[in-house]
Amino acid sequence: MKSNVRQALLDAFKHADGEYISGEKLAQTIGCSRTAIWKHIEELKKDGFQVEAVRKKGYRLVTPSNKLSEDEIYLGLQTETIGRSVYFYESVSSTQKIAKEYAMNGANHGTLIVADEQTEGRGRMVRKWHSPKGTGIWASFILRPDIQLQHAPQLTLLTAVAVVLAIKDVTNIIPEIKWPNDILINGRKVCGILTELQAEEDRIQSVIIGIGINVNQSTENFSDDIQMIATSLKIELEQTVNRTEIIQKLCYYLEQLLNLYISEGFPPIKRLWETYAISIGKQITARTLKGTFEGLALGINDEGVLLLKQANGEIIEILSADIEIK
Ligand code: BT5
Repeated sequence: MKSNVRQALLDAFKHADGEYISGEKLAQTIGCSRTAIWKHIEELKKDGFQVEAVRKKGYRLVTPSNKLSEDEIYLGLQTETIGRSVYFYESVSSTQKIAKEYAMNGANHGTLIVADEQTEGRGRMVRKWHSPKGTGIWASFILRPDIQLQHAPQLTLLTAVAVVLAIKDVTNIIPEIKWPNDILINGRKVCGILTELQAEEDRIQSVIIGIGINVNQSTENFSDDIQMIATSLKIELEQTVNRTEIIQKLCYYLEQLLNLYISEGFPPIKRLWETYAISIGKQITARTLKGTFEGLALGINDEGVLLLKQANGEIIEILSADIEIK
């Protein structure tokens, strides 16, 4: 995270909405000298922001830069907690690993770690997550919700809804959710979610929600093993999509849904989730650590657990699995 003056300056530009603000007014509002303002504006320019300075009028932020950065994300953020502390890295092994370190050092609820590239991006059960440079959103949120340990999987479902709404807002595409952690467009995976917990006895200390969204990859960017199953927003929309905007919307919906979840519990989240879920009412194969089960996916229960009706009529609960829809 950058200095407070820099953030206050970005806030001021945000409120000015493209209009000029004088150096004096900026200095007054932020509570620092005009020289400090000038210094920070020079730094913003070095980082790719286009700031126009006109005598007697002041400064105006013309266009934000196209790079993924802490400032860019902060500039359009419409949240109170989620993403307010944001740390951007050009390249990391895995944002999950970095987020865990931050969490252990006491990072706030809502802290966001974003990277432009992951060299060891992970899926569930030590699978790989392809995270090439400059193309996707590789992000981990640190959450500290006051909920029981067994309810943590509900957060994966809540996050899936937030991802769907964010993508829908920015691109007008309505993705579908495949229980528990896949977001698909036209049957191909555009996003995966990885929920990891740090708990002591029965108490959650932190939940790290990892989100990988394929944004601007072309088909050739996907490795052979996932070319047939993966897609990106750019492939679907046939145009480049602004990653920052998606991150900001994601923060917004995560915050809204978390507030709803804390005040009213899982039922309203479940209803939203069902609106976008594709696996429900379909014949599926569920591959779990305990074996493979086939049957009709009836829905999820109030815990977020999948209910599967087998051919013999028996209904079983599936906590986590890879699902194949027939
Ligand atoms: C997931 O696992 O879908 C969870 C992915 C979470 C990734 C985020 S990125 C930020 C954070 N940091 C991390 O290190 N991870 C999280 P799973 O359901 O196990 O799916 C993994 C499978 O998806 C792989 O075995 C591949 O078949 C496929 N896959 C890998 N990379 C992909 C990609 N970029 N797009 C689509 N599918 C992919």
